[in-house]
Amino acid sequence: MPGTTLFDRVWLNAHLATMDGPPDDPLGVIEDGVIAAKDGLIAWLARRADLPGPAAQTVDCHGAWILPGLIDCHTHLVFGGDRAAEFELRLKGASYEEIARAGGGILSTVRATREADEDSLLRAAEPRLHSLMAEGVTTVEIKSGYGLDLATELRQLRVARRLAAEDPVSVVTTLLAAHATPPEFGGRRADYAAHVARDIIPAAAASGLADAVDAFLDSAIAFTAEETAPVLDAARAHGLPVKLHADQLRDDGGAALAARHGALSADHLEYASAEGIAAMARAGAVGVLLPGAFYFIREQRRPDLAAMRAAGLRLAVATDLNPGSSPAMSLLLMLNFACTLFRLTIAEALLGVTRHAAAALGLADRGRLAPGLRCDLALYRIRRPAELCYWMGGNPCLGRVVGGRG
Ligand code: DI6
Ligand code: FE
Repeated sequence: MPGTTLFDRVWLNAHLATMDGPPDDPLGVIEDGVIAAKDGLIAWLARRADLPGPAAQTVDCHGAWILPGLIDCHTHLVFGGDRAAEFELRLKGASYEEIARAGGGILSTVRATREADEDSLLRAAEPRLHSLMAEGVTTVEIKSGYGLDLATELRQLRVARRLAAEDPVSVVTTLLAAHATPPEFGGRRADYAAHVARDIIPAAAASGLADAVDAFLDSAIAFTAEETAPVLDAARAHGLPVKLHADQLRDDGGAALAARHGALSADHLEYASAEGIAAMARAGAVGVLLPGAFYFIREQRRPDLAAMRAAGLRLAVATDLNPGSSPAMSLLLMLNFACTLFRLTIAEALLGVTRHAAAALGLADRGRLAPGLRCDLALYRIRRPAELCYWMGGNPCLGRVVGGRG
């Protein structure tokens, strides 16, 4: 038919890091490449010379690099207040854990979040999300966990859904009601965890506001393995995939617990044992590294990268954007931290915010540049992909494409 175009839009004169290469070329680079979209999906990509047909619209990228839209797979970006005063206390010598035990920490954000209405939570969250998006992020996971009662947890999740409706970005929501024990439970952690399992998870599942469930396993300041397991069981019973904050401050056997529960990911993992890491790899869980939290609370222990590599564990990298342990509004800075503090390679770091971050969210339709996947792209003015991990600050992102538009 005359006038028929094969594609809606074609980006040409670009270098592609498909993140879909073989093990010896994990970035899957195509220099002087072309990528084409049709109906919101990647229809085709290859070297420029091979372009098979006409497009309704072509975009000259002037030699920019194109990656799959970045994925921040672990954030807590909907919350009330901030913890700058707590930061000052820490600078005078108090530790993150001491502040948490004294009723500050997470619980001070719970007080501020309970007091905030939906619109003010939304307005506070917008600039945090926009900061991530400006760097090329097209998918963000957002956790609740600063309500610790059904109404406020659902309010946080509703705000997360509203953020997705306002802006061209995908949001995956995670219920983290088992983040800390609220004051009204008077320290009865097991009772609160049982309440989460019995009451909050079924209601959140019925609301349709939660895409997954997470819990903070920490035997000293959050929940023990015994208290956490019923929460994960309840989530699975309601058809929700699970994730786990695991072994951040001590080895509580979190990595192994996550593996036993078929978790999509276990996150932090500074103290995870080699056995736990191997169990995760066998179970197909992703290890999510959060170097912003490691840096900001001045952790001393690094995740055991050697054990992770030996086990073949897939690694993701995320901001953990939260007011207490990682007020990090830049995923690109986390790439630098992951390489500098944890010694990830450039390829490991970049897979960690694309392909493996998608796996950490259970999303098979993104994270790589390949035909049939969502056409979510991030365009950068850089000479080589390593620059995304190299600069500290600044923003080389030229634009984002979400579902073929942008
Ligand atoms: N681990 C973390 O790093 C955040 N939550 C968690 O379980 C910290 C949350 C906070 O301090 O507000
Ligand atoms: Fe977290």
